Amino acid sequence: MKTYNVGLIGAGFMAKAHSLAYAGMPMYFWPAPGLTHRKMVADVTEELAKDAAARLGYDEYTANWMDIINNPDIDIVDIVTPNDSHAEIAIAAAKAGKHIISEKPLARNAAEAKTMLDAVKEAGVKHMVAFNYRRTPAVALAKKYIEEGAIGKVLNFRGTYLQDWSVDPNSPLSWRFKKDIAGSGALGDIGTHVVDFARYLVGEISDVMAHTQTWVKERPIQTGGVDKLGTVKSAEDVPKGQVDVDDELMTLLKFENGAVGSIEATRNAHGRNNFLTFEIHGEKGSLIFNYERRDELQVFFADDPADRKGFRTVYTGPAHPYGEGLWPIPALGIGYGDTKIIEVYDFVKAIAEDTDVYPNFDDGYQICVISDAILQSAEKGEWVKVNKLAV
Ligand code: NAI
Ligand code: SOE
Repeated sequence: MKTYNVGLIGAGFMAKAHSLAYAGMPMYFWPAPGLTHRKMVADVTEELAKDAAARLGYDEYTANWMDIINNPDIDIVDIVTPNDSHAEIAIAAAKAGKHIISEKPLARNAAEAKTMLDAVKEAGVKHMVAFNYRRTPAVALAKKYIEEGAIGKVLNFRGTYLQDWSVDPNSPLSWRFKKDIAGSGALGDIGTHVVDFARYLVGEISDVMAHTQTWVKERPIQTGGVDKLGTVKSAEDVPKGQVDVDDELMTLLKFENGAVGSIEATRNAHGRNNFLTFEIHGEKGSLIFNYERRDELQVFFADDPADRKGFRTVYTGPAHPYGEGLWPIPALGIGYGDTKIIEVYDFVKAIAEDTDVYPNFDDGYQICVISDAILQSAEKGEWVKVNKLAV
């Protein structure tokens, strides 16, 4: 069993999730397709990187991510920095022949994402973009039902991602509120997870008609790089800076296969935490998923006898996707970390077996193309056609 050395760049929220996944993957999926070793971690200062190495279990640390790229012992480069550095790091990693997993959104816009896609194609390395929610077993089960024809031809996809962590105007102007770093606001940060669901479950999106809104137009300037996601409040007298991204977006969708749909995303919805949902209507049934109840898939089959028709709840477990590696009894509880463990499992398997893995940079690029179209539509106030990725 081969061991792949990992170089992790960025040591915030996602560093914890990805590092846990490297440690946990072989405990869930055994025999593992390959093992990983947490070799080197980078952050912007030596102090932050040193702390991360101790906290997350890496042998070495550095304040210069190029040390990871230049290290011949590193096999996998894992990019968990804010969105503005994904492209530069990924292109350097591809040139150095490393396999790459990058956090979402792949880049700030489609043009930037295309440079990353071109680099990995040219280098012939494995590439993955970390839209982990599709690896929730209930979501993969919805995909299986759709592919088996259990709900017939899909007519409508209705997706939401609602949170409330940014509702307080005194929470700081972190990188997520700055266009030059994030690219966009709720759209890129959370809306793209729903776009990933829509493409994964229904198919390619052909047209969008969107509206975006910025509710909090300025916020206290933040000191320090890490986004505390609304858990800290700035003092009253701190100077403020401009928010130049969307807080909320809604868009209508048309799919190439004739289905229609909608997506709503906001981080300003009091009482919503990680309300990532979809409801899908097909000619023969419906499916409902809510990440806040992620062990469950609600299913309705139109062919059921009339006296027992109604939504029923399937609790995911051993009989369902990824069930062989997770817990032995349905409803024991799928966690956020589990989706990252499955993600690492699929990525390492693709490297070990030299197969394709999804979602990859092609998907990450296409999602950036769709995001650009959504922003363009919101600006123009009209339907915009999405250019399809030419492969
Ligand atoms: P964060 O703000 O918690 O941490 C970012 C870290 O990267 C900080 O420690 C910062 O100092 C470091 N950093 C910044 N520039 C760097 C550079 N040039 N070299 C080395 N380190 C650098 O951010 P978070 O929440 O971890 O987000 C990182 C990425 O992960 C983003 O692209 C975000 O969209 C994505 N994300 C994905 C999630 C998912 O569920 N798939 C969840 C949260 C974030
Ligand atoms: C903040 O909105 C955030 O951390 C996003 O960046 C992630 O992508 C999402 O999954 C959880 O919330």
